[in-house]
Amino acid sequence: MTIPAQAIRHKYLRHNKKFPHVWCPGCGNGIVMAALLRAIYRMELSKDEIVLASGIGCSSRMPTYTDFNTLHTTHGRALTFATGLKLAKPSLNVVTIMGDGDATAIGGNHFIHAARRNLNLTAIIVNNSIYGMTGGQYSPTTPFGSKSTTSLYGHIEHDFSIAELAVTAGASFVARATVYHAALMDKLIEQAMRKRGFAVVEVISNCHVQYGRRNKLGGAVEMLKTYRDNAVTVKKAEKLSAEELAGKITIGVLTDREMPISTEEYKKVRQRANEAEGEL
Ligand SMILES: Cc1ncc(C[n+]2csc(CCOP(=O)(O)OP(=O)(O)O)c2C)c(N)n1
Ligand code: SF4
Repeated sequence: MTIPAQAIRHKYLRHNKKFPHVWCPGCGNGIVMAALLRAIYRMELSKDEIVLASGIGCSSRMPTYTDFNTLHTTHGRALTFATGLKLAKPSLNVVTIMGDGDATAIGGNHFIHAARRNLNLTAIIVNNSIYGMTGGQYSPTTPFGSKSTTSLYGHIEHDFSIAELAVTAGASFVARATVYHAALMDKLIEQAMRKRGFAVVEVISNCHVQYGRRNKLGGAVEMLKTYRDNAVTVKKAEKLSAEELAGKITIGVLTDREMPISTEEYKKVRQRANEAEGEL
């Protein structure tokens, strides 16, 4: 399907109200937003069928710019708002957009339990290895030894993998892309949005301003080239040893499985409770 970029911009963006946006030139957030809009266009969903919910952060500004039902909530709480919405109105296609800090630091508990409960939601996590909006403090995905405003002489903690955490916590669908792999990203987002169950897409993205600059990784273009050079597909990764995979970014679908969905089990339990009440 040919995707008319101009038509998409006019249809889905609040282009005459909320622009110019706050993102730095070259930030990966724009690439993620464009991929999301392409996925939605292909799914032929009406704007009213979609909710885009976020917390706080650079990436979390995305709902401000898009003309769906949108929620720009409090830091770390996108999934809590999304859960309430989905339980109240299951027909909505609810997508959360979160940064690595938003989803796995302050919102880490919500993220793990949303995956464990297997809510019927999509979570896109823009992992730029740093708190971008507040000036470059380290997050749970800042690599060991990296410099940030809160680790000026090298970070002493180890990072974890968001996608692997989601798999272990019980998500139905987990995938990873980078902002270099934009075409793959919109296909993964579409798969996630079509999936019944908790679906996570981790996107490795560049914050060249707060993370790249401090760690001498170059500007946006250089960071994207690094993603291009270090990405390996899931299929290729299966043939590599742990040593060969060090420093690589595995991209593609990591998990796709069928499991009971709590937003649907909730309906059933209400029905059972009503029937039991009727028998009293
Ligand atoms: C309760 C609360 N604590 C802290 C903050 C300050 N704060 C706003 S955004 C942010 C971190 C953003 O980092 P991330 O979620 O990784 O998103 P990015 O900006 O990198 O896209 C923090 C700590 C806040 N707004 N609310
Ligand atoms: S500070 Fe980083 S994450 Fe935020 S808009 Fe700038 S480049 Fe993007």
